Amino acid sequence: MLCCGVDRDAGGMTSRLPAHRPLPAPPAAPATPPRRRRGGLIAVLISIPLVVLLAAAAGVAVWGAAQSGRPAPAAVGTVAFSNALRIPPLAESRLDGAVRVFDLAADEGQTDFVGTGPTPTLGYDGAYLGPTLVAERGERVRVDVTNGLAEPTTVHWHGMHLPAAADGGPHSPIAPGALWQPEWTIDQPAATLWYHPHLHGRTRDQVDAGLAGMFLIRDPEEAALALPRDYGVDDVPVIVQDRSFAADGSFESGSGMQFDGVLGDTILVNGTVAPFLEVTTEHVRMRLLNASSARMYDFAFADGRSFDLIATDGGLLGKPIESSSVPLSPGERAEIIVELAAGERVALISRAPDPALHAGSAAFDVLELRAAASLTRSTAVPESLASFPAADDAAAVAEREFVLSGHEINNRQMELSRVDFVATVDTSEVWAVRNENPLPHSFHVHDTQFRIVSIDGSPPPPRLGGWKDTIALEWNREYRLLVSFDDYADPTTPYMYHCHLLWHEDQGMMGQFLVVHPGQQPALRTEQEDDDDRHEH
Ligand SMILES: [Cu+2]
Repeated sequence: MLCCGVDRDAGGMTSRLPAHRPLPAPPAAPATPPRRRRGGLIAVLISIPLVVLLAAAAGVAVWGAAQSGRPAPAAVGTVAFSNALRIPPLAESRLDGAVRVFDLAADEGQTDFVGTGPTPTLGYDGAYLGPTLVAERGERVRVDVTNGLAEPTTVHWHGMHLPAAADGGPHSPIAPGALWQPEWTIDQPAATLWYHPHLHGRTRDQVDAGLAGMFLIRDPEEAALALPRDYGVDDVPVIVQDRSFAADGSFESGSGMQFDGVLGDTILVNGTVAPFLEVTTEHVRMRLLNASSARMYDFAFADGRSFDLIATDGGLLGKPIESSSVPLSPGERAEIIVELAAGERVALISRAPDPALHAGSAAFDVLELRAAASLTRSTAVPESLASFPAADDAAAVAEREFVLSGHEINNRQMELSRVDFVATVDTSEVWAVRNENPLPHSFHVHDTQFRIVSIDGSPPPPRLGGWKDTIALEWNREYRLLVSFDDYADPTTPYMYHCHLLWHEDQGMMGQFLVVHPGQQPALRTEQEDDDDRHEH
């Protein structure tokens, strides 16, 4: 129960304040929090070492010293956006018979983020982050993953419906120098998915070092809609991460450890510090991905303008939702369409997260959009997007309860050799999920896109009404999820469910389940058994 002795302000951070930005306020105190945690729920900005002065100008936000309870001020547009937003390249692919094959190599590299010297980083096919993979629904795909790291890794396809053996969870380690070739058929709606390591106990370190990328799925339903889809032009990946830099340019990975993990003081978008995007069209579709290990965001625009939320984790919503902000916890995605006027500049910011998430109160700038003097006309956002069934739990064959507390789920920590439960293929279940801590947690399920049936007995807000694979959990609310296990049975390899705050996941806030045919006996294979098999052969 490591959580319970660790306050948010226990990280030993300094608390010098930048002159250019007012202090954010802490979240409102919960009505009846456990006393041991009350003092830890605090928030602050700190100033930045000289070596990252540029980043300081770019709007930084960090939790640190205690503050009194005041409403959080709006973010202010003081960022010196000075670097063109990097756009991850589209991954090349080739056809091997009817199979579309991508090559992906995890490797070590160096990246100069802030102009002060190289940062040792990890990346796929490059020094930091990875290329954007694109595949069509119905396609058979294979990814030839090579591990060029000095340690094992895995590659998990976050949000993908696929066989457990291809899922890239902790049971599929790739040894240094080894090749892993997961293959599956894309069979889910158009969506913004992503990929990242999932090696048990090492996920946070490897993701933070730079191992992450987007995986876009296209389908005919989405293709038939008049939506922006010119990659990097009016359809833009926005991979948001927070990092801190040490004096020598390296990432800080240990200092500032709090209950959540480490919160960085510098925002990177697609690996770019203080980024701006030159916009040439009236509408921009932004594929927002919170690829941070612990930080929760509430994305909005500095001038408060509204935008259309068109998709969540697993694909398009039924219709656009006019919104002024969209909150994303680690791992969540949202697609938005924002309209710009010729010549204007507006910043994407993060407002203070909903106090109910207990995720701090920092507000800061993220990415500036700079519209050209004349813009290409965009067609109106379609009034209707995708169709999908109502979240009807009448056919669910089982109900399970998941209580998140400390670094445990249902009072247990992850055991690679323990199956927490077994589900049956071609069935759906209701999962009742509750966060017992007035502290940030989330819930992510592999293999499947779920639907939220209710939150504390009420229908979810429209923005949570579509396909989801990750949700932020407000304290002490019951989220009833409709989870379906279509297509893939495997009695030997499990899928994971876990908190997606990566340090919590690494600490064991995770469980695993098998999906089997009716009557099939579970036969979990562990790495040790796999090793024994290899020795026999
Ligand atoms: Cu958590």
